[in-house]
Amino acid sequence: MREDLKRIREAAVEAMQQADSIDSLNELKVRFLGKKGELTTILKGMGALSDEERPLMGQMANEVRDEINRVLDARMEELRQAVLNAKLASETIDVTLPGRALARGTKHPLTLVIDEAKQIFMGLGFEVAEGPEIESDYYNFEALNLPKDHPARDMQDTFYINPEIVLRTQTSPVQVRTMEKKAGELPVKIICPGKVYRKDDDATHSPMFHQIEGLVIDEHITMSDLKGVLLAFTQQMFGKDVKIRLRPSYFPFTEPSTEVDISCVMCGGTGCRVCSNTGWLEILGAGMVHPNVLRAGGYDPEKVSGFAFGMGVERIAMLKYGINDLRLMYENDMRFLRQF
Ligand code: 2NM
Repeated sequence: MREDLKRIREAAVEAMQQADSIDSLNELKVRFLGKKGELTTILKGMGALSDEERPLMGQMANEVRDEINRVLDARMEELRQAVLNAKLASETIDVTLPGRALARGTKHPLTLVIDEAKQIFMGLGFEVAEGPEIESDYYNFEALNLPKDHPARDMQDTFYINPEIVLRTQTSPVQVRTMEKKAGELPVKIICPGKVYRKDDDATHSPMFHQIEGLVIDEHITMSDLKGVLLAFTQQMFGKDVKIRLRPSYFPFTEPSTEVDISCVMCGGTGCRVCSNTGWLEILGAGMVHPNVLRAGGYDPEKVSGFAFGMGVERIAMLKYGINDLRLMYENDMRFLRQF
């Protein structure tokens, strides 16, 4: 039995020192110290020993068990360290490696047109004004000379939040707000770019689109000021040879009102599919600000006058970049966006 204990101890120590993984070490622990292990088997046989031998063997068995545990713990710690070191080595990060360069994106054609329009109008002395997309009935309609029973309100297919609050159908409410803020100060020279909303949704109409409206108020402002500003704008936006043409029109917020055409940017005015062989493209609405609108903004129509205009950014972008389908603007297809 003494020989058995000695053999177990030597075999256990030898095997544990050879063990090369935590799993195999755990298996050895079961094999030597477990319930059905070799040491336990020996201890179970101690009942057969004499009264003198039994305590001696018991003490020796305890010493062997302690020895095995000591070696086991030491080897376990060695293996844990080895596992940790291997993990650290494999997960080393070279912090000096350069980062991966992000591909530079491109600006959306609508953003390009808005940016360019801002630059052009700032060059003409305009300021850029912004305001809320959720508007009161007052700023969106009433102040723009569209009283509640006005037939022109039917022209606007409006998204109502409630009977008093709408998604703005044009950016002119910003101009009324700006007039109020300026409190009679002159001149007013602003453009208002931004999103507008109308209940329209087909191949050529989006329920959300972009507008740039402009407003100039001062003493002695006339229709020729309007014409000069819009000619300067269209020639910078589309090319110095572009001509403009004004046709009579109607808007509730201007009187007189006009549609502004530019000579066709595709054919130069000789006639093509884009201009339906007319040589002209309609790109703007404009007019002299209605006295009621000036009054709503806090200006006296007896003392000052003004002109205003509005254009759809999508249409400008389509003409400028030769885009033939409005819906491309909203699909975020990289093959489309990358071209700008
Ligand atoms: C247009 C056409 C004509 C316009 C009017 C005003 C305001 F606020 F001054 F009354 N802002 N924009 C206007 C005039 C807009 O869009 C086709």
